[in-house]
Amino acid sequence: MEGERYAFLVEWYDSLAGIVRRYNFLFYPKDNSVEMIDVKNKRIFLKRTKEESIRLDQCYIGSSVNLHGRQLKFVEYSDTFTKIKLSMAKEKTLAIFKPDIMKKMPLLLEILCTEGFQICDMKTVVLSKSAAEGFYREHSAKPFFRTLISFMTEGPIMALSLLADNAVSRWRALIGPTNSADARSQAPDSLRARFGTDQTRNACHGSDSVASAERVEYFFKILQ
Ligand code: 3AN
Repeated sequence: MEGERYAFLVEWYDSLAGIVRRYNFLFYPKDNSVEMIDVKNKRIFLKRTKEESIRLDQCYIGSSVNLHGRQLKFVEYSDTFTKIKLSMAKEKTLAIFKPDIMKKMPLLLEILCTEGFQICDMKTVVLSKSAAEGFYREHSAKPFFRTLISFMTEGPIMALSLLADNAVSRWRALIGPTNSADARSQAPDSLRARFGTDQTRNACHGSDSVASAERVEYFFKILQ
């Protein structure tokens, strides 16, 4: 009986050749072994070998592992079994520290770590008016829209791609209700309760669904 096998597409930047090489990375938890197959020529690149340094919890989309001096980046699940088994547990969400709390960054980063969020990417940007309008486009008809845009463009913000089990709902719970005053009465330990002022100056943003968390692209790919 072979046991479970997890399959991922990984990329390795071969700096000598100056190209990105792609492999099918197979992980067998039963004996903690790894096998790698070159995607291009379908040849075995690494025959199945026990690899003490690799753990299944390091294998998820967006992570990197070092194997024999090569930095391998996990870019996709290679089969449905792996996708169903693994993609449910870990989630990414988009968090934003808004201009009103940028000065608290060391404390905020400490909170993220204590709460078990892994930072996959982070970027400080000063949003242009049109970028802020694009990000909040679904609120464009709301009466608070102009105030919101003016606040979000008044100074730098930090966008973070956070990874954790159920990251979307856990981050929303940690930041608390939209209105900082409600946060103080309903969730006094939340970030908006502790650091926010009102409905607009409310310290943080958190995606409200996995689909909108994909807007992380907006910050990490589109905005330079
Ligand atoms: P949340 O960020 O809690 O998901 P949304 O998506 O309803 O809240 O609103 C986006 C942002 O618009 C909020 N973070 C807040 O800054 C601002 N906002 C929402 N409702 C109001 C309001 N009634 N008055 C002023 N600003 C608001």
